[in-house]
Amino acid sequence: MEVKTSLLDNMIGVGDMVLLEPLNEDSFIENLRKRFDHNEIYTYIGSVVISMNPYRSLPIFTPEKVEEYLPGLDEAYRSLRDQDKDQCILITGESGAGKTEASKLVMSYVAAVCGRGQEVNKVKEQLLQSNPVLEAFGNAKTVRNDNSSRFGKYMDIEFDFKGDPLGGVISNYLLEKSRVCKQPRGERNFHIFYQLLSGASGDTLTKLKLDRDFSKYNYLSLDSATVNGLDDAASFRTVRNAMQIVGFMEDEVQLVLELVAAVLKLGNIEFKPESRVNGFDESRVKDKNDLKEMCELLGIEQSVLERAFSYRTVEAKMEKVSTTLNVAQAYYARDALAKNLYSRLFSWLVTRINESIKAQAKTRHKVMGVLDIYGFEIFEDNSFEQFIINYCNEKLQQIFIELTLREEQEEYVREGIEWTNIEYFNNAIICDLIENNQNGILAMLDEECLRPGTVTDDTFLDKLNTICAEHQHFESRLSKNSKFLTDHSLPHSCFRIQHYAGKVLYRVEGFVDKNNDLLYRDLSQAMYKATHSLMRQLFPEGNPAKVNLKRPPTAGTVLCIKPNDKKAAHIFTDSLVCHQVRYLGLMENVRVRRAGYAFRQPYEPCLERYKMLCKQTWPHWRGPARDGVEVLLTDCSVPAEEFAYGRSKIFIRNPRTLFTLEERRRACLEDLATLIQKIYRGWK
Ligand code: AD9
Ligand code: MG
Repeated sequence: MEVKTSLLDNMIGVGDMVLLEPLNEDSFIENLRKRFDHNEIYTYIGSVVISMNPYRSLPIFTPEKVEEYLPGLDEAYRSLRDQDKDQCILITGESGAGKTEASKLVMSYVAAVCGRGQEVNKVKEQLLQSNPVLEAFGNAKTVRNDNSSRFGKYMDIEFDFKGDPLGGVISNYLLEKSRVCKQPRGERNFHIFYQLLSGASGDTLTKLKLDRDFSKYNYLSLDSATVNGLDDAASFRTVRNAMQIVGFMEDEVQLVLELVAAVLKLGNIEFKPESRVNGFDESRVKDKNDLKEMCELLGIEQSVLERAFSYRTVEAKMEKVSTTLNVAQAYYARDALAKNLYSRLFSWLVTRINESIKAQAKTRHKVMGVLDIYGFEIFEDNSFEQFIINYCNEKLQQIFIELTLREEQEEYVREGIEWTNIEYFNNAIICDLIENNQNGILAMLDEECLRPGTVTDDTFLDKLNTICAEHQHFESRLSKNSKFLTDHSLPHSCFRIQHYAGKVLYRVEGFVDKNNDLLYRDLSQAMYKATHSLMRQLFPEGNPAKVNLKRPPTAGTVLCIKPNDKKAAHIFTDSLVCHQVRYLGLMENVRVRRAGYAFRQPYEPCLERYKMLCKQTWPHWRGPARDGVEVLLTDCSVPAEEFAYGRSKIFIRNPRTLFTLEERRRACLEDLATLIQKIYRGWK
C-alpha cells in the first residue's frame, strides 16, 4: 500500500492507524499522543474508532461538527441506509474512559445527519433526553469516574427506509443495586438522591417528608456527598425537564419521586432486639417515625410492614411456618427491600421511556444498536459487583475479538484470499473460567446458593479452589491437601483472576449473599398491598421478564482510552495508555486491518446493485455473477489492488471505493428518474 506522510501528519499524527509508518507500539502511542496534544481525540483503525478522553469540553459536539469528526460513524450510517444492513456500535474501555460520552455522541450524530420536520425532531429530542433521566437514576460518583454508569445499556435506534429516525428501544442490564444501601469509601449513592434533596422546592420536600440535609439519611454516604464540578440542584432541573420531554406526566414524576423518598426513609428504619421467653432475640422497629412516614408515602398499612420486619413465613411441606427475625436479619430484609424497590423502579423507568420512544412497528426498517456498559474496574477492594462488571467487560472484549480478529481472519481463509495469520490473545479462556455451565465460577456460586445447610463465602471459596486450581488465569490460596502450588501472597478469603485488562483480587465476603439477594416473600407481599399505584406495578407476582440481548449482525466499535488516572485534562500518561493499547489488542487489530479488506459482499447482490454502472452488465448479465462483478469493476476503473475475489464474495479494501460506487449509482438513478419524467411528459 502506498503511504503518504504529509507535513500535517508529522505534526498532528495520522488519522487512521492503518496508514502509520513505521508500525510498532512506540509509534502507535506516539501517534495517539500527538493527536491528543492537538485536541484530535479520534483516531481510526479502519472502521474501529479509538477515542481518547480529553477531560474537558472541546468544541466538537455541535451538530455541524459531529459529522466532520466521526467519519467512522458516517460509515455505519451509510451501510445502514445504502446496504440495508442493521448496524451495531459497541463501546468499550475502562471506567472513566469516555464510553457514555461517546454513546451520547453517536446519538447526537444521528440527530445531526438525518431528517428534519416536526415529527422527526420530536423523536430525536426524546431519544437524546432519555440520557439525563437514566443517568440520574443509574449513574453515581465512583473513585474512577464522577459520573460512572452503574448499569449496562443497549439502545436500538430505529430508522425508516429513508434513513430517518423513528424511535428507539432501550434495554438495561444489571443495575448495581447494592449501591442503594452502601457505597464504598469516597463514592456516592445514585445521583438522583442528592439531586432531589438539593434541587426540589421546599414545598415538594415537605410533601415527600424529606429534609434537605444529606446527613439525615443512613443510605447517603457522607464523606463525598458533594462533588466538585457537580451541581446537583441544576441537574435536578435538567432531569425534571428531560422527564417532561420524554413524556412523563406530572403525576408519574410525583410517583417516582415518592419512591425515591421512600427508599431514603426505609434506610432510616432501625431495629432493636426484644428478648423472648424461648431465649431468641426478636427484632423490633426502634423509632417508628420513619416507618410511619414511609408507609404514608406508599399507602401501606404500618402494622403489615412492621410485622414483615419481625417475622418471616417459610413454606415447608405444604405448611406455612412463621419464624422470627433477629436484628441482623431485619436489617438484611430492610436492605433487600430497598435494593429491590430501587432496581424495579429503574427498570420501570426504562419501560416507561420505551413506551414514549418506541417506533410504530409497521414502518420500522433498520436499526442501529449502541451498547454502553460499565467499564472494567480495579479497586483496592473488589467485591461481587466488580466481579460482575469485569465479567461483562470480558464478554464484550470477546465479541470485539471475534468480530475484528477471529471472524475476519477465518473469512479470508475460507474465501481463499491470500492471508498470513496474525496471532492475538483470545480471552475466551477467561470467559469460560467464569461462565462454564458445569464448573465455571458463576455456576459454582449458584450451586452454593442452592445447597441446603451451612453455606458461607468460605465454603464457596473452598469449592473454587478445588475446581479452578489448575486454571492459568485463576489464583487462590489452596486447601492444605491440594497438590497444586499455593500462592501465599494472597490474603485470606480472596481469589485473583487474570482478566484481559489486568489482575484483579476479589474478596469473597458477601458473594453468596449478593448472589442470593433474597427478598422475603412477606415483604414483597406487603409491597403488593400498597395503594401507591406505581408501587403495585413494581411488585407483581413472579419475576419481571428478562430481556435478551440480540445484537444486530454488523458492528462498528468505539474503543475509549483514558489518558490519565487523575480525571484531568492535558495529561497523557504513556504507561497507562500503553497498558490499554495492549490489552485491547490494538496492534493486532491494525495489522489485520492493514492487510485486510474493509468491505465484502456476495457476488449476486453486488452485481445487482451496481450493474447499471456498466454497459456490459446492464440490464442483464448472462453468466456467473463473479465474472459480471469483474467486468463491472474493471469498467469502473477501480484499481486492481483495491479488491480481491473470494470464493463467494468480492472483497474491497477501502470504504472510500465503495462510497464512490454508491455515489455513481445515485447519480445514475437520478439521471434515470429525469429520463423517465421526460418520457412521461412527452406522452402527455
Ligand atoms: V464508566 O465505565 O460508566 O465508569 P465511561 O462511561 O467510560 O465510564 P464517561 O463517558 O462517563 O466514562 O466519561 C467520564 C468523564 O470524562 C465524563 O464525565 C467527562 O467529564 C469526561 N469525558 C469523557 N469523554 C469526553 C469527551 N469526549 N469530551 C469531554 C469527556 N469530556
Ligand atoms: Mg459510562
